Amino acid sequence: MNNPHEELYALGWSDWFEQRVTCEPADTVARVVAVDRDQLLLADQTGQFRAKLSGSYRHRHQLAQERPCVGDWVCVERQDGDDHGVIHGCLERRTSLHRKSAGHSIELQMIAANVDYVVIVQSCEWDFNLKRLERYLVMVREGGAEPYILLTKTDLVDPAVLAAQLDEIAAAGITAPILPLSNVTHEGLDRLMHHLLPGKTYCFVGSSGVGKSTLINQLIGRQRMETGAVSGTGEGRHTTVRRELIRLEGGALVIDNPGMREFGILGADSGIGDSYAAISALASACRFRDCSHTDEPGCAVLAAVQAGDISPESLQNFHKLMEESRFNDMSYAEKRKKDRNFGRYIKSVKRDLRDD
Ligand SMILES: Nc1nc2c(ncn2[C@@H]2O[C@H](COP(=O)(O)OP(=O)(O)OP(=O)(O)O)[C@@H](O)[C@H]2O)c(=O)[nH]1
Ligand SMILES: [Mg+2]
Ligand SMILES: [Zn+2]
Repeated sequence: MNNPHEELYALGWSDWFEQRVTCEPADTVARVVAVDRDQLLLADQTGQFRAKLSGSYRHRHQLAQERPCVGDWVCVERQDGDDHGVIHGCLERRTSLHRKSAGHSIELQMIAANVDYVVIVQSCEWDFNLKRLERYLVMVREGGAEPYILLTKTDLVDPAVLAAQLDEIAAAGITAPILPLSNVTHEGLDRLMHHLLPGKTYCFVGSSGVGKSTLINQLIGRQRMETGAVSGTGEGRHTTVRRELIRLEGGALVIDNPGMREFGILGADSGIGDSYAAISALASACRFRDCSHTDEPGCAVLAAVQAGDISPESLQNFHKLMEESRFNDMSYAEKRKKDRNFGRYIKSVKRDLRDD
C-alpha cells in the first residue's frame, strides 16, 4: 500500500505519528517551520507555505501550549487560489520542550515540539554554569527528548579550563554526550556532524551569544542565519529573534533559538537542581524502583544523607524539583483544581491569621 506520508519522513515524520494521525479527509499533514504571531510557516512534500489557525481552533485552544509551535505536525486545508492554508488540528506531540510562563500556573511557553535531541549550548569562555546545565537537562528529560551538551568557543580558553569544566560535568554524574567545539578553528565540528542523523530533529538552546547561530551556519555551509562576524569578544551583534526549523543537506533538521535568559524551573538562581544528578544517580540503588526518598526502607539517597555525603538541603531541593515536575506533568484540569485548592488554602491561612 502506498503511504501518503512517505515523503514527510524527510521532514521528521515517523511511524509514531503515522499511528496517531487524525486529520480530516480534506486536510493534509505539514510541519511547522516557524511561527510569527498569527502566521505560521509550514513545510510538506510540496515545499513551504503560509497558514493560519482556523477560527474554531483558536476558539477551542486558548492556552499557549495548545497552539502549534515550531516542530509540530498540523492538519491543514489548502484551497486553490488561497495564499494561506487553514490549520484545523495539531497532532499529538511525541516530545516537547517548554517552560513555565511567568505569572501563569497552567500556561506553558513552548520552545519546540517533536524534538529528538536537544543540544544544550554553553560557551566555555564565560557562560559555563553547571547548575544551569542541570536545569536544562531536567527540562529536556521532562519533555522526553535526549540531551547533547555542546561547549563552544574552545579557541578562547586554555585547554586546562575546558578540562576542568569536563571534570565538573563528570563529577556531577551527568552522562549526556559532551562535545567541545570551536566555530573559529572548527575543532569538534566533524564530531558533531557525525551525531546529526537524517530525519531527526535537533533543537539548539542556550544563552544569548554562545554561538548557536554561528554553528548552525557552519552546518548549513552558508551565511543563512544572521550572526555577528566571528570575533573574540563573544558579543552577538545579530541576536536571533525567531525560532526556525531548517533542513541540513545531510538530512538532519535543526531548530535555532533565540538565547534564553530565564526559564521556569523554580527560577534560574534558586540553586535547585544543584545535586539533581547526584541524587538521581543514587536513586538507582534504592530498594524500590519508585522510591520517593522520604521514608522508604533501603533508600540509598536517605542513606547518603545519613552518611553525610549529601546535605539535607540538597535532598529538600530535590524534593521541590520533583514536586515541580509532577506539577508540570499534571493535566490542566488537575492543575486548575490544585490551584483552586491552593487558593482555598491561602484563604484559610488568612482567616487563621485574622482569627489569632
Ligand atoms: N571565538 C569564538 N567566537 C565565536 C564562536 N562561536 C560564535 N562566536 C561569536 O560569538 C558571537 C555570538 O554568536 P551567535 O552565533 O550570534 O550566538 P547565538 O547563540 O546565536 O546568540 P543569540 O542568537 O543571541 O541567542 C558572534 O560574534 C560569533 O562570531 C567560537 O567558537 N569562537
Ligand atoms: Mg542566534
Ligand atoms: Zn530512595
